[in-house]
Amino acid sequence: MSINLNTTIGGIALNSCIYNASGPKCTTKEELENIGKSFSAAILTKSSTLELREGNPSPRYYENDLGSINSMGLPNKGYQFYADLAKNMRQYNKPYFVSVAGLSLENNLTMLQDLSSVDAIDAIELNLSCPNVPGKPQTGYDFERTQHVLDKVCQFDQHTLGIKLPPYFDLIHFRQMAEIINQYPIKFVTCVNSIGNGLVIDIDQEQVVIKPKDGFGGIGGDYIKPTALANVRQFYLLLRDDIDIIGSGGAKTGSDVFEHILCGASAVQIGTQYMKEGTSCFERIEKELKNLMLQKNYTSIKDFQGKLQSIK
Ligand code: RRO
Repeated sequence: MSINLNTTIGGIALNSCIYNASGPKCTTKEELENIGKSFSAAILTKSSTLELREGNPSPRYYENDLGSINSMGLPNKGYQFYADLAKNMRQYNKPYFVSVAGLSLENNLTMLQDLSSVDAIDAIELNLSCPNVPGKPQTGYDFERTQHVLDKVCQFDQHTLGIKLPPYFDLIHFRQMAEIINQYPIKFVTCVNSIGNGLVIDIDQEQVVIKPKDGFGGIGGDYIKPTALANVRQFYLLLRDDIDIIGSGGAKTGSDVFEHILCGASAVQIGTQYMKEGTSCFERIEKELKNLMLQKNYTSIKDFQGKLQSIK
């Protein structure tokens, strides 16, 4: 039986439903080329700003068996670098997505406008949820602000536009955010960014494990899978049918990816596990997902996407 993992995101075809999350190992040309050469179904860049940024002081990333904490502080090469790379990325025959995380609305508008003229970029993932820039709250937790940002960024023609959201924890918040997003020509929503401002402690040292912000940082990995699945499920149920959901959070095996798709995801991003394992994770997870689908007699992700059952 032939199994295929084909999917689409905002009408863009991908030959598998598994690719890298923005953040880990997607900042430099070499890292992006490595993703290009791998089984990752797309190439997604680190969130970019108007100018190059060094980010926060180190140590700023830490991992253990359950996941990761980071306070990178948006280190990136500046959006022009990712625009200039776009043509080069064509050789890998997979979509090239640029993540944008301006430090102000004006910066976001400048970047989106400039990037719209770069043909070799397939889509933009606008990051509304960075938890780690001191003094800059996460836009996605301010509903009025989010509405204002979407009003402005949707005013001009541009690439396929998606947004990356922080995790929500209350049913009213899912509904309020969905109501806002449904008013705009957003093509995909990525759920979720890291859980912001968690704290991981080294008990021997009686000390925090990362330096910025007295140790507070974004949590990823196993710690956040149930939260990520809940967000994928809620937005799958609440958003317009033509908005694709991209799952991100705690996916490290084929069965984790299966769970995200069962909740409604059209594709699943690998963050903490890609950081730990490197690019070989994409082929391994793809194989594991195909094996699981074979056992269940599924030939395409459409056979189970969104079909999570409740207990009657
Ligand atoms: O660079 C970061 O500190 C960072 C970003 Br922009 C983000 O969106 N999520 C995260 O966990 N870290």
